[in-house]
Amino acid sequence: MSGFGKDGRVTRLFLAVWPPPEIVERLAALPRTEQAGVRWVPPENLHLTLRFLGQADPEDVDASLGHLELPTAEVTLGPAVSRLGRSVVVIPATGLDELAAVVRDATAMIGQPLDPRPFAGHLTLARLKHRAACGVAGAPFRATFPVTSIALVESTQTGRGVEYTTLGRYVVGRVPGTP
Ligand code: 2AM
Repeated sequence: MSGFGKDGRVTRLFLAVWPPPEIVERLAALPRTEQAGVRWVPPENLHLTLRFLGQADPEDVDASLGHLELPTAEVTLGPAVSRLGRSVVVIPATGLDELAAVVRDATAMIGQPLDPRPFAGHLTLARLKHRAACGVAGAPFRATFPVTSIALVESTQTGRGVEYTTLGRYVVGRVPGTP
C-alpha cells in the first residue's frame, strides 16, 4: 500500500478494479457515437467498482484492507454491451463476487452504508439522460483477465468532468507482508 498522505483528508472514495491496458484499448474501440443525452466514460476512467464508499478517510480503508488476504479473481466481461437499469450502459462482468464480498465485509463500517442490493459486476461505458437511445447496446464484447490488485480511488469533480486518482493498491492472492 502506498500513496497516502497523513493529513487526515476526507474524500469521496471507491474501491475498484482497473482493467489492463489491452482491454481498455478494446473497450475504447467500441463505437462511441456522440449524441444528446449520452455521457461516455473516458477510456482512462473505465473501471469495475467493488464498493462505493463516498466520503471516507483513506486511512480507515487502509486499516481495514491493508492486512487482509484478498481472494484471487478472474474477470470475464461480456457477452455483449447491455443496460443496467434504464440509464447505465454497461458490459456485465462475472468472477468478482467473492472478492467484492470480502471487500464489502471488511469495509462495512466505513463511508456510506452498504448498498442493500446484491453485487452486480459491471463496467460502465456510458450514462444516459432522459432514456436516450445508445447505438452500442447489443454489440458483442468478450474478454477475460486476471485481477492482480484492487485500487482505492479518489473521485474529484472538476470543470472538465470527473477525475479519478488511485491512492493505493492492494495485491490479491497473498498475505500482506509476505513475498
Ligand atoms: P458504476 O460502477 O456503476 O459506474 C465512482 O463514482 C464509481 O462508483 C462509479 O463508477 C459508480 O458506479 C460507483 N457508484 C456506486 N454508487 C455510487 C454513488 N452513490 N455515487 C457515485 N458513484 C457510485
